[in-house]
Amino acid sequence: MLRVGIIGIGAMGTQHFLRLMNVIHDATVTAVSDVFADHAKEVIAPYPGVRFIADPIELIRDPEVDAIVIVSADKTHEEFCLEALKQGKYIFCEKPLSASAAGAKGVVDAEIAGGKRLIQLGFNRRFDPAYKELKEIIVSGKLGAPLVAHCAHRNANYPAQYDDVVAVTGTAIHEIDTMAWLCGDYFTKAQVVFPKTSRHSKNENLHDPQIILLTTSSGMVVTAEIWVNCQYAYDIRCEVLCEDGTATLPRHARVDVCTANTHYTGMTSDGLGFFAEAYNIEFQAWVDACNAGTYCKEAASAWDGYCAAVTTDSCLKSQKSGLIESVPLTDRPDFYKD
Ligand code: ISE
Repeated sequence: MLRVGIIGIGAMGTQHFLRLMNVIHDATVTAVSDVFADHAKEVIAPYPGVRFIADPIELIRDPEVDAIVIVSADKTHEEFCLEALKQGKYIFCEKPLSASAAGAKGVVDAEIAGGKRLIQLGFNRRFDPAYKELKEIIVSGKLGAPLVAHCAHRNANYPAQYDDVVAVTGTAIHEIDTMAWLCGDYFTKAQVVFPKTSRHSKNENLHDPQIILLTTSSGMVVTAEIWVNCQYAYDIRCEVLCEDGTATLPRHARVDVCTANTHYTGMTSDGLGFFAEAYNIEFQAWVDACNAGTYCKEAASAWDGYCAAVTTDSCLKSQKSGLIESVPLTDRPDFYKD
């Protein structure tokens, strides 16, 4: 039984807590930590075996915690990963690995120095059945080489603090990792284009929507539309254009309704619910790997987190310059090759 400690028990952390306690086999949560102690204590109240530990570093070092789930604020991920690596504990870290490529590189270096792959990064799309099918079709080569991918990542509504930086490091980063994984390639160039901004943008530092253009090492181009106040629902789209056909991500199956001369299909604004199945599969894979004393090969590694951070750094640079910026990635080290 894997004994897990969770740092960060906000909306997503609470879901991961409940998932680990009620859905995932062979794991249990023994401790949680959060800056909002009252809320955390409320969440764990129905589970008497779970302790609240105010200091996250103390939680990481706790002898009754074998593995750490990091769902705290983005800027804290790097520090908690480094401490958990030092303690030789398994880590599930939500993206981003670090707020910057330099920070992510520090985590990669520390993991390599420790000699064991301990970090799984929470890029959940890699476990989503629809994305997996899309990847299988591309990898099979039936459609020929992929040339272009169009992605859209739309959130219904975001709070006022959401700005251009988070739109890239918190939202676009999903498209960046998913496309690198789907195409088995990495990016060499990035540019951000700002169309007219929606009146629904609540922050003068948020261009909404924005379009990210990425070029892979093989010359494939990815367009990623990031729109975090689209108003209507949570909507994720992807279409890949290949030499001999196209492959399009299916819409989530919902009932199709006909009434009063209209025809509609429901949608949801709940991004966590939208990918619930992917999260469940992802967490079971993580727990199984930890219990087997290894890492999950299907999951994103710290190196993938570093590649995503180098790409987001270039996007942030392009937001300021308006230019095509290079993405300075180096070869994947042997340590991360499978
Ligand atoms: C959030 O952090 C996520 O991971 C969601 O999947 C994404 O839709 C959202 O834009 C991010 O802020």
